[in-house]
Amino acid sequence: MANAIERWVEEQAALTKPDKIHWVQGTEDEIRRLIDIGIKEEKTGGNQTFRELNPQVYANSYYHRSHPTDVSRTEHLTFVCHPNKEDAGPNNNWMEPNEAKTMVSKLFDGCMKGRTLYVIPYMMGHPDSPYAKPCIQITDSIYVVVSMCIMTRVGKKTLERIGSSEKFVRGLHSIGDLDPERRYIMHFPQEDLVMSIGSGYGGNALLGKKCFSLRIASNQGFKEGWLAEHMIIMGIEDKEGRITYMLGAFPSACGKTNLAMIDPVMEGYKVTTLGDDIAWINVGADGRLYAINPENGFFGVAPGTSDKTNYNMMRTLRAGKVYPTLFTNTGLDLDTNSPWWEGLSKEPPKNMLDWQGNMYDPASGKVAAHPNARFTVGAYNCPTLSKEFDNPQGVPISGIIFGGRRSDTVPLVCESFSWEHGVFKASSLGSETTTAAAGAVGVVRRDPMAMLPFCGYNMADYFGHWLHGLKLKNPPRIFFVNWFKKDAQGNFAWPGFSDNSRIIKWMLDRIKGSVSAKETPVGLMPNISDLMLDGLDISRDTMEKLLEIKPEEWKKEIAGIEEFYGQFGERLPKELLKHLAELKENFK
Ligand code: OXD
Ligand code: MN
Repeated sequence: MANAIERWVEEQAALTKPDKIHWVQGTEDEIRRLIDIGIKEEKTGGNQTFRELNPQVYANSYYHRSHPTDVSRTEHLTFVCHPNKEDAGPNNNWMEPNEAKTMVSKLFDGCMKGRTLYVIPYMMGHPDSPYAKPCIQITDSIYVVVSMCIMTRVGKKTLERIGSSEKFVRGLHSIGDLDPERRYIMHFPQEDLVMSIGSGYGGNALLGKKCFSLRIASNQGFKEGWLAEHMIIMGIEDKEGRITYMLGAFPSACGKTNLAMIDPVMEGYKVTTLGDDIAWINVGADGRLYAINPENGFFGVAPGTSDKTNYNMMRTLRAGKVYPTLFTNTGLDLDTNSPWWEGLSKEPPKNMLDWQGNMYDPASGKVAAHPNARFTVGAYNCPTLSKEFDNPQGVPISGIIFGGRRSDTVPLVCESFSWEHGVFKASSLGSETTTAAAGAVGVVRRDPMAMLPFCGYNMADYFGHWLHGLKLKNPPRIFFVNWFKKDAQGNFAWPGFSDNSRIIKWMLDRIKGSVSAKETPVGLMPNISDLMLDGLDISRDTMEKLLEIKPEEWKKEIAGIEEFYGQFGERLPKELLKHLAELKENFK
């Protein structure tokens, strides 16, 4: 008698009609064989799925180019299919589940003819963690299989953990014909099921990532009393050797990966990395929050990454020790057979293919790497990886940082008055859009907790869950940052990158209770004299501007929040309206 996994795989095979079925083990040998298949696999336009890169420059690394229409998450084609539209909320595209399934099943019908169906058993979270979840993904893309082997814990432990149970998250994926008209990323939270067709891009196709670890998992957390968040996890060790763990939520392409691996400018301080994108957060027996990173690798934006901006990530990318490293949609330097992207070095290589495989002409004014070009690399390659990375219980959290990309209005740093006030501020966060998702770039959109594209249920209920759903006795402090404020000339006023550690230092001092803060209409803010600015060439005037609160900007901000909140009607928790009214009052 077949078990639930076998039965589900058989059903999907009957639908998709592959030539072959391959059960993935996730061993080094197998990954090597899959890469070899990918090297031989011809794609349209004469590309290979993988091209081996120069091991002298990047060890154990492969180049991949995706279809030019398939380079980012497609939020307008992503649906969360609860039986009731209201449960999906205004923050999600919705379709009635049966209708959605019928519609995509037609696209899946026979889509793997002539291809191999890969079954990937994987864990999100360390297999020994009580918070980890077993999952099965089906795909017909070797790029996806290899990426999943890097990003998640693939292998037989998952099959053992599922055993004869029916309880596992199911993900059916096919690249289909890559036609954007036939591209859908469908979530069925009631069944812990994702069906994704027509895209091979990370956030659409590696179903363990955004689809499961955020959209499906946030919904599970809502029902079970925990949180699945778009957050980094890091430990900050001070001079005395004490480690403080913090979470950081930022919208896509706002420097999360850089922050997770930051090299502090303060003597004697060290940052250790636990995660750069997703945190699953549970309440421990002591009433504190504990976080694990469900992933096992980093899928980061390449452009802008360099020895200067993120030396630790560059070391991670060159390590090639554990699992292969993939570079997708970067330029390709033909002389050195290595990837190149804007920001990696000042001068572009002379003899280079751009991300679409054409000879790159610097005079064209075009970029060589797609702005959302990515690397996929195993976490164990990271020199700053925390020794607690595999701790099944996770790490205790003392502070949460929320950020966004704002040219104005939002100050460099601010602390909330309380947990509830912090939830209010996080629920009304705005950020300028980036290239991580298809659509206009640079427009301010409300992105609560940096979760707008990832919350698998009605965000009004999500806010309520943050306020009342956790049995928190000992909440962490909540901070807000904006590294992206611009000066009158339109340049970033704050140097960013490793200098952001100066602001983290202030947070640590607040957590320890060693500095006071000023009360302002928007929260608690630092006295400039309490910030560690030694060695930084920044004027007092610039610092004041970075911390300035302009009433006319905030009045606009309040109007934006009111409009955003308006969509949620009666479902919005009253506490948030109370805080909004107070904020308004503060600016009268
Ligand atoms: C990501 C994203 O890929 O947020 O992490 O888009
Ligand atoms: Mn992300």
